[in-house]
Amino acid sequence: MTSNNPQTREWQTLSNDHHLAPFSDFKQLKEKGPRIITNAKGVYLWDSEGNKILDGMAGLWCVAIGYGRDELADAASKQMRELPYYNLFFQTAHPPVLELAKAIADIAPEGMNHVFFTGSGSEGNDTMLRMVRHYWAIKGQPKKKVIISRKNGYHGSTVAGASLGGMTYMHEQGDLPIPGIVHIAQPYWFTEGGDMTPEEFGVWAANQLEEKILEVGVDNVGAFIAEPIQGAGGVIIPPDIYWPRIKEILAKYDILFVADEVICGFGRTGEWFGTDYYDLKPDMMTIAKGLTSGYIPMGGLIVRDEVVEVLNEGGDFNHGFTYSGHPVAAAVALENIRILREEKIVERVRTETAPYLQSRLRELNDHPLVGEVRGVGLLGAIELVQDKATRKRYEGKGVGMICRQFCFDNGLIMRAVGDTMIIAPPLVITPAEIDELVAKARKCLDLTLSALQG
Ligand code: PXG
Repeated sequence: MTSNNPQTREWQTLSNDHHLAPFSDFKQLKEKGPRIITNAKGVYLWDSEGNKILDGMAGLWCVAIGYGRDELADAASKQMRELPYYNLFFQTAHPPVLELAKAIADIAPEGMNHVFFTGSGSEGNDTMLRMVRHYWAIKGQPKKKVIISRKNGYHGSTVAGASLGGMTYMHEQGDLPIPGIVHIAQPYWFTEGGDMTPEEFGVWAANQLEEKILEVGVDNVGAFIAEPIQGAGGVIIPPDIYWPRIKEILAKYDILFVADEVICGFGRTGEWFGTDYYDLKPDMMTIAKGLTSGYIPMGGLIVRDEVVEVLNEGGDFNHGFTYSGHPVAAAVALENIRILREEKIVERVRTETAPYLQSRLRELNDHPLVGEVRGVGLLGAIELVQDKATRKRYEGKGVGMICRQFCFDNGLIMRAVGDTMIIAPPLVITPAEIDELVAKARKCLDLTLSALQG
């Protein structure tokens, strides 16, 4: 990369010499050098070369209220001066964590009034696994340990998180999944639906849950965990029939349902939670990302009242983190939720920006490379194909990565998951910024098509 700024090389050298980046090919990154992001405002990022980039991914699905909100910086600064740290372990608490728990209960689905705080989404799911098993043990059913999850779901990168997740490339490293976690098919019609209609496939995919419960034995199954819409797997929106059918199955068997709301939570779908969008009634919900708009790390697990009543009878829950409910993170989350509510950001997504983004994105359906455009709220996916009618991919060409690179070079962050391009912009994106996003996306699709033909 030619550089306008000598500091870029300096930072890249620091990266080469000292930094190990997450989810990266270390050697390849050394050869190329990372792009250095230096500042941000609203929906835009700037790199150390002075390039302005529209962040179509809200960081990593998290910057709900956009970059550069002083109120969050002020909340952190004030809390750091007042009480920068105290733990919640030995029958102590502090005001920000208690006020935050109440603010979350106010927006969570009815009957979900308690929150266990963690430092991340992964830790939230680790907490879930231990809490589910503890719950069943208290109820005198200690055999109900198995958690059913889905292939290509994403639930984090700790040992439990990666095991719960269904990413085979993660399982291959470190002998995962750990025992007691099993996976069923995902409801991804576009690549896995074959000759079935979306409806037929949706029923088939949901029925996999019942088959797995019967195979493992309901006496051994503790919970089913799923993202309402799979994010990292490729913004996979199940066929309409899927969730109603899953709800029927869950009602039939005595197992807990855990919604992983790390991506869908805090307004992404135009409702506060993805489970509101689909009218699911989870027993637990994992949260992170949008909880603090990513300004500071924080995650958690929201727990239904009936589950808490059982836990209340179980003595100590021997689980927690040094940073569970960290006061500075809690103060930032509180301020973030205040802004989401007072500025009616979730309502604006539902009534204005989501319908606009979804209709503008679907205009890309006329592009020769595009096999499907789908989305809900401010989540979107564009499937890149060689043949629209048969949904056949360009085999072995890495089309998604080609397109992603064009996006990077043209001032747009759009992620590639295989040959699926995905977007999840900040919730505060305006219609004019949506126009810019879609125009840039079309340009990059054109450039990708030319590269494939050239
Ligand atoms: N659940 C879901 C649904 C997630 O998307 C986690 C749990 C784990 O959260 P933490 O805070 O531990 O990272 C996530 C995280 C990607 C990507 O490539 C997505 C995530 C993380 C890293 C990369 O889209 N999601």
